[in-house]
Amino acid sequence: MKETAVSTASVPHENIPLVFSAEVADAMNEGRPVVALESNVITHGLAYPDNAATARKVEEAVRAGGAVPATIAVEGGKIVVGMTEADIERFASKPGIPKVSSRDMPVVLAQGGMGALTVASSLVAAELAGIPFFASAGIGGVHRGADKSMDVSSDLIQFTRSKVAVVCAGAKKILDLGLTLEYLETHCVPVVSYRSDDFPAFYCRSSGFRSPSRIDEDEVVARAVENHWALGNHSSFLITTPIAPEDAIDGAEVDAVITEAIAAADRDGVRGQAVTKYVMRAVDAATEGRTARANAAVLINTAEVGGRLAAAHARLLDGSRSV
Ligand code: PSU
Ligand code: MN
Repeated sequence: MKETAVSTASVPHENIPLVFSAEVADAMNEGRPVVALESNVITHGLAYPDNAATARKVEEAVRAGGAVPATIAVEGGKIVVGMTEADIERFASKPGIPKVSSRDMPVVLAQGGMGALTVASSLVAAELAGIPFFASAGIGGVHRGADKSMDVSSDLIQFTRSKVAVVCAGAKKILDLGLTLEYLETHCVPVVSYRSDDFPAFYCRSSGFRSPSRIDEDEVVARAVENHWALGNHSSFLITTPIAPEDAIDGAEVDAVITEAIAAADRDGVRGQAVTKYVMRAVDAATEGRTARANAAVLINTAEVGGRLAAAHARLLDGSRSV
């Protein structure tokens, strides 16, 4: 009989080198909870040195929640799972590091340069690494005016492909959140609001849309995530948690600013991957940094909830292993 070639699809580690920090490797070997974190928010979300300080606080928040943080980036043709303090400082302070989404990963890995991973590409990396939980404040979504621009974040498409639980504060306020929820519904991506009724809008507590479901208990969230995968879905499970009231921005207050920022992006011919950062920075400038401070606060809060839920999920897996 003719021998068939061995499929390499099931041994991704041999083709894409993953480098784990000692802390993350130990946690994973011992079955302790780990939360994957994106690096694009460091390079493109906030300015230096606030970005480095926030990245460190985000990692502390994951620990406070009871899990080990694994901030992920690409460098030297490898996926780094668990950036060190020095890595974070280097990425935070070096200008011009490219935003790397899922479609960019193969190219940047082949070229060997530095790359900051978005939500989408972080999910690719987290799944390869075997980390079932990821946290970031504001996911990408359907952009306003997408009926003309067709600008839909790759984050949404990646949710339909990656088996990772995503803890977030909803999608960014600058997006069309109604259409974002429609997309998630169409693609069978569960959305659960943890201890709240509404789908949040990043630094605003509510998008004005109710969430399709609410769960208050950590154990039930963990069970629901496992059920999603047990039902045969190879996709993400979204869990939202709103920003703390004291850090939140009033939606009505920033609506006009956001509309103007999106119009300015259009006038300036900003397209593709550059749109999100351009609009976010324009809003930060118009609010004299208030939204940037809220951005940092919501990242930290989301990370703590991510740590807590990843810990509940690890306890569930532990319980089912020892039965
Ligand atoms: N810019 C920011 N904050 C962010 C992002 C960009 O000021 O959080 C990010 C996240 O990494 C998210 C990505 O995954 O933008 C989505 O980009 P796009 O809308 O181009 O798909
Ligand atoms: Mn886009």
